[in-house]
Amino acid sequence: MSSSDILPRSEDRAASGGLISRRWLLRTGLAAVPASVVATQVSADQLRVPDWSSTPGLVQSPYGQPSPFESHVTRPVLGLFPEGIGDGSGVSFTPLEKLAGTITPNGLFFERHHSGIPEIDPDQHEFVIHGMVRQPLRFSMSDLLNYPMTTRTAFIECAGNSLFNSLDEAQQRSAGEIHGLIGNAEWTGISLATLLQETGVDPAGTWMLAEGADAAKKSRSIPISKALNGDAMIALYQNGERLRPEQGYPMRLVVPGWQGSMNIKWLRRIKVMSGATHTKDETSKYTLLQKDGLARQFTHELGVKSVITGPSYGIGPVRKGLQQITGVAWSGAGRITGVEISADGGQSWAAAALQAPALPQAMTRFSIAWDWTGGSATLMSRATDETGTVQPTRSDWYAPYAAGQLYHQNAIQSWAIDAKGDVSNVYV
Ligand SMILES: Nc1nc2c(c(=O)[nH]1)N[C@H]1C(S)=C(S)[C@@H](COP(=O)(O)O)O[C@H]1N2
Ligand SMILES: [Mo]
Repeated sequence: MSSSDILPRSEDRAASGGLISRRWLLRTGLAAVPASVVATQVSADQLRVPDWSSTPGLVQSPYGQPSPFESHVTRPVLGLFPEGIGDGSGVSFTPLEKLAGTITPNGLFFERHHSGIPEIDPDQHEFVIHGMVRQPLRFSMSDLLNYPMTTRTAFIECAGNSLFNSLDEAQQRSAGEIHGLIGNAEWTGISLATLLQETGVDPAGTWMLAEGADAAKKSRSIPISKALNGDAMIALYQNGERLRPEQGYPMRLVVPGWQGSMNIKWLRRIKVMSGATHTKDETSKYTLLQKDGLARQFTHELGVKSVITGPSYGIGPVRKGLQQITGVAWSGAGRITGVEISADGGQSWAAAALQAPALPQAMTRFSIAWDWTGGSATLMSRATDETGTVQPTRSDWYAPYAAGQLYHQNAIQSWAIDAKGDVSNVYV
């Protein structure tokens, strides 16, 4: 192929603002940017021999750490209360813009604690299923480790994610600080349905209360159908290793696609009930006040959502020419079936390529080629899921609600690029 075969032609333009059709990627087999565009030409005799190639390196270690050159890749931490008030309550964010692929590394998975991270001795931890059951049962960790386990990939997203985009003024913060109350992991554990079969469930037991062993005793009511249909898991492992303390060691509930707060960490009991319990954690939070004065409660399933992570605020400046736009999409309702990208603030859209496999209730990576000629641009991504639901614009999302609402906000994110290539967060 000559370089004129490689570079996009005018018929490869998919939308205004320099977006290139997926067909171009398929035709050239290129990952968006031909090497001739970015790399420096060399001849073989110019191969350098750096110091690390001439002396032996470090010895092996019992537990690996990232390269010291990657020490800037950390979770931004936000305490929600001044020292001494609400001890241990706070969040840290997944640095979405610094990650690739779809799996969130365990050390960078966002955190949301209401009373800090309890240090739990697994040998003393007990998990009880009781309430409207035939036989209440207590499980030790060694009991649980003897059950057959299943593995699935799922995201966990806090209902308060994107809170910095619910303020009146667009905040100049990174993709991770705005949208990083989400992590995507491969969870391994025991199907809750298996354990409920053993205790037996009274047919009138339609809800369950799940409670954690932390000082907050975080608890949520969950329709039991989510467990009986095989969807809920008592997770013991995350990305192949035992849960981290901050993710609920030694065990947490995972309810794929539903509000983060229902994924109870440090799980100590499940009580089968005939209705919702209306605990402090579900009456003081997670409701949405509508314009008609009524509040929506128990919005369990999270909406279809996406964010462009590259380019995004704090990354850049964007350089001119052919490059890749990339980001992640997810939906509580199932698989992501499409992501469209706009470079002109939503006037025209082009389909992005999705990285296979697009798993249900899991992050899917998307990318598209973009030829930026240097004019101002506004980048947006709009995801669609397998139910046909399309991610809303900000005005569509806010339309039914009273001012100041923030939970379950899944509106389209917009990044403006100025003539210098600097990226800012804008509301469109
Ligand atoms: N026991 C307990 N479980 C909990 C919480 C908590 O504070 N205590 N926080 C909840 C909230 S609000 C969210 S968003 C998720 C966060 O999970 P992560 O910290 O593993 O990211 O855990 C949920 N489970
Ligand atoms: Mo949350």
